[in-house]
Amino acid sequence: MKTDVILESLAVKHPGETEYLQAVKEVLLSIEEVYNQHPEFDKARIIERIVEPDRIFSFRVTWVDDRGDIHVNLGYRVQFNNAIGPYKGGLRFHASVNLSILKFLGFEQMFKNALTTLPMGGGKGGSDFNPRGKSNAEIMRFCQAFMLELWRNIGPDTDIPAGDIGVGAREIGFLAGMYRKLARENTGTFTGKGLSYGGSVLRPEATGFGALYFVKQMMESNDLSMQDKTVSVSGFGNVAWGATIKATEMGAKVVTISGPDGYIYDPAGICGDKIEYMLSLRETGNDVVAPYADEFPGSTFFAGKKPWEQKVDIALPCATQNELNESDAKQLMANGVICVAEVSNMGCTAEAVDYFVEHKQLFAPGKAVNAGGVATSGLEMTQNAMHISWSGEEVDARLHQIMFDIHKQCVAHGTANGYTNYVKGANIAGFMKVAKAMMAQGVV
Ligand code: 2IT
Repeated sequence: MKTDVILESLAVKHPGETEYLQAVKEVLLSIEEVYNQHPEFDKARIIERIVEPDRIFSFRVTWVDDRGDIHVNLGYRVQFNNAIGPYKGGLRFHASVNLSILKFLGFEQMFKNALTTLPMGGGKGGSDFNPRGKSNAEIMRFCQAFMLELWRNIGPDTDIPAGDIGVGAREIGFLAGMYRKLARENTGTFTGKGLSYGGSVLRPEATGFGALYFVKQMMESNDLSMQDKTVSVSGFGNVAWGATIKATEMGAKVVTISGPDGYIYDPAGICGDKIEYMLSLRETGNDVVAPYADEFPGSTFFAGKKPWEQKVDIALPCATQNELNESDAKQLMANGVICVAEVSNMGCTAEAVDYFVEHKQLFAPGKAVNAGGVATSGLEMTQNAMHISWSGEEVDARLHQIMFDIHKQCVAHGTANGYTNYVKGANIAGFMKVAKAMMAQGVV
């Protein structure tokens, strides 16, 4: 594979798409060696085909706020690759959303979904709509306007969106409701739905729970347990809470959470009532973490800082891409961190990942660690297709097995000289599945 040539040509074709180019580079460097052992891949131009999305929908979303003012946002759906199953992936509503971010997320999603062992292709979408400070009615009108454009391009066997940053159960409800109205069908076209209309138990917690099942495997593979380990978590959304609750259940102690305003350090552990308090604040529209420190004595708020400066055993970025950089990586390792696992998508910068891997740090990438979220979406699709619903025990058991299998695949493909490079393992395992499916289906 002429990795440099491919990367250079992509940079020329897609100038300024830094996140997308970062995600592609990481995968290409990981799979280079294996790819070169398969000349049939190169002959079929698998790499050139896999790095470009199948198609991108891009549209204007016009909506009216509560004062009657009109707003224009951009909406997108990137259908990346459906070789192993229908396009599947979340929608992100955040002011930072652009095509580079959605293409990186769709590209990652394709390999992540392959790792889950379920038949799902990769896709991603969203809007630069900023949900901060919007009323319920404004959110609904935006979701309806978004769906008015997108509905013809999705469907239960075509493309199944779900949540991501800024899109939770409420937004999925509004999107699915409008889809049902326009398509005149009630099918499993979305996941992350409410329980009363086809949602799966455990979907909201699944990303965080699955991540901790994965982290436990990482620890146990090194004869380490979760008991009494200190954990730093960033973010304070669904994913962060799922990770916090499961880490606590496993006997560890979560000592940080973070928001756009800074982070909280609570040496007594963030659990139980403290989580309830933050969730109830969220209901009232609060989207910062500072109030935690006023409510719970013994905790400290650090304005404008990131939690990676605290000494912990396990660090879990759970907020957004590139939230942990090389100097954070150095600080964590200098403080003796045992395990770092990305729960957010591409939570670490390329330099941070290189630093961890070069220094043989126990580290795993988002596409493996956070795959429990989309895996449980896959289980929601199965339940919808079968017109049944499974119990929490059933879903949890399946999630557990899937995370165990993903860990096994990473170890099988990423281990050399006693060190498991989970980045390499996850990329090779995910890539091989998609590449084989493409080879089998001809040039399309
Ligand atoms: O990044 C992700 O895997 C998600 N936002 C979840 C996607 C899904 O389809 O459940």
